[in-house]
Amino acid sequence: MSNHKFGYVALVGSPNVGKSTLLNQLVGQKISIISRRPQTTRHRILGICSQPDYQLVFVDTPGIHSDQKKSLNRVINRTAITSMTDVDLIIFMIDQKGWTVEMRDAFEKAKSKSTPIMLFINKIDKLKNKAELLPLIERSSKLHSFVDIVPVSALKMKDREGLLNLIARHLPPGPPGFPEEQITDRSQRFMASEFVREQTFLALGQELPYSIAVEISKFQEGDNGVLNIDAVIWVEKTSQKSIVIGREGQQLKLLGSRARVQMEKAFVQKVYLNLWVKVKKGWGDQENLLRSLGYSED
Ligand SMILES: Nc1nc2c(ncn2[C@@H]2O[C@H](COP(=O)(O)OP(=O)(O)OP(=O)(O)O)[C@@H](O)[C@H]2O)c(=O)[nH]1
Ligand SMILES: [Mg+2]
Repeated sequence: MSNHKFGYVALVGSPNVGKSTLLNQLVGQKISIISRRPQTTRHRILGICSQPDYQLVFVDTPGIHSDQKKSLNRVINRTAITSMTDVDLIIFMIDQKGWTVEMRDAFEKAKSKSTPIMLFINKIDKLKNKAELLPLIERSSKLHSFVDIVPVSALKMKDREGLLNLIARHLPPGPPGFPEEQITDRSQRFMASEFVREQTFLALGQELPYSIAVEISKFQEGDNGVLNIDAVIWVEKTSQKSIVIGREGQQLKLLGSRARVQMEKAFVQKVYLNLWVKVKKGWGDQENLLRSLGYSED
């Protein structure tokens, strides 16, 4: 046990660069939801990876963004920034397009923590010519003395083991902090609400997913071993409610059956899912409503 390593590793960066995709790949299970749109992750989520020689606790964080107009956005940014406190290592992630102004802003926040930082350049599968990476690596190395600069493809990961070993090298010795079989700190109830929210991202048009929150109103195992889950999808306007429900309820039905499949896979259990759509005006801009829907800073 004496060579065993243990530590917290925060995954930080701008929205949509692939932080949650990396977390799921490294842990080997879907813990954090993913979508094509920015600002998918809204909470701090732990993903735990246990190997004989180390236990790595990855902290997925919401993408740090510059638009702070809405309370929800400010709460999300605060979550990302406080999640970097008390970690042993920060993985700062950019994508193959390189440093945008927004990424630089996010990086300033990561740098201010004076924690060692590894830079991950993600989505390299999108580069036709890998030589394009060289100038980006060079530019990046002038920006900060990163402990490592690592080009990766979180989506098409080639050497998961190698990557985990590389990360573990930067962590302090210590015994595991969690039971070996534990993969997250989040409850099934939380994950159920996230799986519903993920489907709203996948199914709905441009702006709408940002106006949506999901609340689980019932989470109960029946005598037959089936999980009965009731979820309320909160929207901000009546017009949004009809979009979510769709013609003759088709949209909601599809969304529900996809979310249920995700839950059954994650919980290894049969699930009955009931969905409701309700209007709560302006929930994304009222701090007390945000708190009642589970948006706090941890
Ligand atoms: N081609 C390619 N796409 C990727 C890769 N990693 C992630 N993506 C895609 O990028 C999009 C965003 O991925 P997420 O993992 O949700 O990104 P995120 O950084 O967690 O985003 P936020 O939670 O919004 O901050 C999704 O469509 C992913 O499939 C990659 O290595 N290659
Ligand atoms: Mg994410």
